[in-house]
Amino acid sequence: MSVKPTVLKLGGSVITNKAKTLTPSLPTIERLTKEISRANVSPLVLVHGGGSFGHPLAKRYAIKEGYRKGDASQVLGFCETHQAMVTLNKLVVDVLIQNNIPAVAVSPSSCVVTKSGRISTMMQELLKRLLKNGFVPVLFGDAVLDSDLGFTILSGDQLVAYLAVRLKAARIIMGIDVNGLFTGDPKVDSSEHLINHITLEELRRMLARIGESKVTDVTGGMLGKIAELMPAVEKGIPSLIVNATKPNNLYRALKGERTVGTLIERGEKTVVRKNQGKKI
Ligand code: IP8
Repeated sequence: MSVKPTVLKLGGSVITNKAKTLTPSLPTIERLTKEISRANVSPLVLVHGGGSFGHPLAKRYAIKEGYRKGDASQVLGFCETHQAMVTLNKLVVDVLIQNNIPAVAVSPSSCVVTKSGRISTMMQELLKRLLKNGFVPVLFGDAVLDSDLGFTILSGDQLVAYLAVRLKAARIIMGIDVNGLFTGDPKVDSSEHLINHITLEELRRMLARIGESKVTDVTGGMLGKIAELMPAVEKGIPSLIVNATKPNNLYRALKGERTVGTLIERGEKTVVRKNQGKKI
């Protein structure tokens, strides 16, 4: 694979109706697929979130917290959570194929093991081969086996950053349901505004101020998203957060055109002189 891939996440809040359990947003999936098709970016890896498919079930059976010995209902809950994600994934992949995108479903529960919630092993060879042959692998946040916890929930966000680093991606694009990262909550203080560009160092200083999503999201909302992206940004992979609920934003982002959103880049490292603590 000579050209570096783009890793694109379609947020669960974008492709499902988060207020209604097991309800997809089919018109949005179709619109986004058309934008992806028009942008014609290759190689491309797609990851989608759980939205109203994975999250309510994961929460009901406390899958993220791990296996409670002897709790057979939780074991079935693992299966139900995974199966809900497979159902959503099938909807997404079907629409992609209908739009001539050579999408292949790759189920994380079949190729990833985590350790205390972090990816410890993943069969990457398969993904590399798929990309080399022009396919678009479509992964998703999933219920996965965990060597410490028995099982857990792997977020699509963790997967995105992991894949971007391992596949030496050119960039990450996160299509979510807000415009990006704000200096604060504009609903509380109207002077708070969207951050168009932020470096890692600026981000670290800001992190404490980012609130967690209020809706059911077992993997941490915006705070979790940003924290997951940071290791990839540290490796020099720029990450762009865009509002994929608004038509053409994703298309523009994929084409590298200017769009409303937040670009997180490594930026220049600030050198701190020893014993003085002064920035130079
Ligand atoms: O929506 C979580 O993935 P995310 C998926 O990317 C499940 O956080 C199964 C809850």
